[in-house]
Amino acid sequence: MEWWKDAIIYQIYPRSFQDSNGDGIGDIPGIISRLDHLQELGVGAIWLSPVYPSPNDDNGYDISDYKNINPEYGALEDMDRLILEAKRRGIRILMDLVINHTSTQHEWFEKSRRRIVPYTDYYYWAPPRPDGSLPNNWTGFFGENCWQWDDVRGEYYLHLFARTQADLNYHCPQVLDEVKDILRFWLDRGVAGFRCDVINLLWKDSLADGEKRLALTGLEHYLTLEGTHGILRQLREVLDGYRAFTVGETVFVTPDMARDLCAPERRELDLLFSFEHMETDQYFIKWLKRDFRPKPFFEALIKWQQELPWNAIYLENHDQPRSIPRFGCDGWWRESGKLLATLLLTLRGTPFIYQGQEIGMVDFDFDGVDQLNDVESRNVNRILSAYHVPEGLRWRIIARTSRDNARTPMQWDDGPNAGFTTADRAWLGVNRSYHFVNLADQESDPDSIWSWYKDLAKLRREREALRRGDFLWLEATHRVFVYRRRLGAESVTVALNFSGRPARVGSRGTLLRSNYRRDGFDGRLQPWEAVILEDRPL
Ligand code: ISL
Ligand code: CA
Repeated sequence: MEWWKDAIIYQIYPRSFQDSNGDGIGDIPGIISRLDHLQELGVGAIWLSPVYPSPNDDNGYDISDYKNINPEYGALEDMDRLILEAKRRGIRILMDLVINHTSTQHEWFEKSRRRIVPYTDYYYWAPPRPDGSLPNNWTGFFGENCWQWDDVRGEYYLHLFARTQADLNYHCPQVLDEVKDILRFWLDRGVAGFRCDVINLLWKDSLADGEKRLALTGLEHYLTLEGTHGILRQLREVLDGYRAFTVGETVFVTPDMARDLCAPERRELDLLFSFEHMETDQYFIKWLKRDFRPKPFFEALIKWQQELPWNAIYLENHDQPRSIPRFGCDGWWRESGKLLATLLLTLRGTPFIYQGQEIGMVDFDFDGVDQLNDVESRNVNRILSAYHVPEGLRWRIIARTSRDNARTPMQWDDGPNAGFTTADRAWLGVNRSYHFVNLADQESDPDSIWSWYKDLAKLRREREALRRGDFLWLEATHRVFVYRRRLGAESVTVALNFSGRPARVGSRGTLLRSNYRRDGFDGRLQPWEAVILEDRPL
């Protein structure tokens, strides 16, 4: 039985979850002290964003040692204790596996740049072209070009992400052996599996020029290639020995690619994150946002519900702005927060809740670029400045897309720094909204977003149709989304009004839940109302 098909998974961004020692930085003992919160929510597993030693240029996604814990977060013993304490509460731990690149401070890189055997080819090194230009025309994910000169080696190295994240070269067989070793190291300590960072980019077929594109020129040389499938199957051999679970972060993935990556008989990934529904509010690239329109969003969700037997369902993570201001409405904060929770917990698939989502945390309230930490936002700011984009406009673009929006500290209570830290200042600005958006207040309020999440998690446990049932869409208009989940004789309909005006839907049934106080359901939805109905037998 696949436990992950019945579980809710909760993502922790360790730096911002809970500080235990007053240095303003979240840490593992802090996480342990909050496990009861997660148990109460009913989560079956935690995806822990990276906790390995790292210079933190990309907050842990630039790893300098795969087999240790960043001293800011604790030590290996703390990790062991976390695994144990979580297990006691029926919660599994998933580590973040970042193997497309390492930090340039990793020992492998230090040795590779000095051409020390066997590390010489652990990375993609290349000389300039005869005319002195960069090795190829590829462009990177964070808005920079993706080659960096290294004086020690006397060559360029490839980095699809930040300059300090050098891409590993899987044409060098030792690299995969190292990764297998890393898997065993953590699986032996008791982790249940991995969330695999940008896992469909591992294999680069050549370093030839790419077709010119608006963003990510070169993509066709590394997006979900056969080499990557091969790597995944090799890793699976190790994982199988532990019955471990993997969810891949797979950028620009299409349903066809997704089926190849996840088909059980191919023994690659168990599950993956697709991006289409998260891209319906952007033009071409993620930094050009347009207003959210529900219909394309519903259509993307429906498409993936139909195309794949099982999806990872998510509306937030550490790379995305918060969901209420994005897909819901600040003015209907409570209602739309509950509506989005309903969507998340009733689609077919494994739901992922990102820390703070369960209390309706909103985007940061920073005033300007100097408050930002995110390497991507800082790059975008630099590039826009170089093009003389005025500061006001620059800030508008960045504020709407910055990954820091979701990275501000967790708002536990209305004490100083929202109960996140006893330090004067947290590592990243605490959102002033904590005075009215915090867990402590919501715990004592049966009508809160937190109570709604708990209640829906319980409903999911009780109704197998909500977990394993098939998905059938009934209505998807410019503001209303209605779908049915059915398993045998059990049938449940969900109706969601994504607007601040009343709406009508065709479905009727026995009311199971509404985010409004009401007795029955006659097809009329209030603004941002979400209802769950038990379908009456014909
Ligand atoms: O940020 C993004 C979408 O908003 C993507 O471009 C993101 O960079 C991509 O999804 C890859 O993300 C993952 O790898 C990055 C890291 O910075 C992200 O935090 C991580 O989730 C490089 O390791
Ligand atoms: Ca700390």
